[in-house]
Amino acid sequence: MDGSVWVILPTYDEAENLEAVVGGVRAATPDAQILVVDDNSRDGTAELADALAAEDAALHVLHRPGKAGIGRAYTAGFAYALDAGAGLVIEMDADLSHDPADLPRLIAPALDGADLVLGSRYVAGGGIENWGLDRRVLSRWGCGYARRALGVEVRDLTGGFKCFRAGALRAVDFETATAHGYAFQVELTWRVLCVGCSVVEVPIRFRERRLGESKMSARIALEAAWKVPALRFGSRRWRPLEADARPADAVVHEG
Ligand SMILES: Nc1nc2c(ncn2[C@@H]2O[C@H](COP(=O)(O)OP(=O)(O)O)[C@@H](O)[C@H]2O)c(=O)[nH]1
Ligand SMILES: [Mg+2]
Repeated sequence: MDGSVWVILPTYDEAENLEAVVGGVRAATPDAQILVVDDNSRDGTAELADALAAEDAALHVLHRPGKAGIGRAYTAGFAYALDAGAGLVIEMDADLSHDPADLPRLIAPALDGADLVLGSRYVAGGGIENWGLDRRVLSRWGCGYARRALGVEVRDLTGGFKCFRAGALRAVDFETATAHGYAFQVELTWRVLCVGCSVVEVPIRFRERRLGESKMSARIALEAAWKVPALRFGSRRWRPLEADARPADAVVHEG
């Protein structure tokens, strides 16, 4: 693979978590470039990120003017990383819900040729810790709904711990993605499958944040609900390949 590994951390009010996340990523992937994409947090996250970047030449900060949703933050971050020559681009939450120690397991299948590797809560060995029943049910139901409505095998369509090969990101024309919240995760994985790229799921255990607050809202959940049929039946540009033209999607890597 050509190019470096970029880990993108979208932040909105993550001052309590940022240092630990960045430290964890640094420890797990010493050679990675880290990009914090901050949407003008009110709690000093951006200033903290700048201070950390002053000590680490491979830590970058993208300052955006206001909270515009995780989808917009990621598309800006992807463009930045690809312009800088990224070979692999990783999405990861900045609240320690995604364990930085899992990064090498996410990267390994991509180095072996997988176009998109998903950290998956819904394959054997994966799971969720410390979520209440309401969020468990919503997430489980949402993933099952999206999987059936789209007719794909991928188990965890809404997760946000993902590793893209740069070529796959370019192939899906990410800048034209329209979704903002969880639906953004579904939209990109859908497009990856539509262009015939391979998707691999590796089990991860998602831990609910200990510090700071979730930005999840009813609006984000509703967007995902209507966006799924819109993906399936909307744009003519992103349509599933015929069954015999598809790579096996949702191959599960053990351990
Ligand atoms: N830049 C940016 N980051 C966001 C935005 N909304 C959420 N995030 C970040 O996205 C990650 C996941 O968000 P979180 O609120 O924890 O969602 P949850 O884990 O589903 O409850 C965290 O790192 C947040 O700080 C946003 O509008 N802009
Ligand atoms: Mg979270």
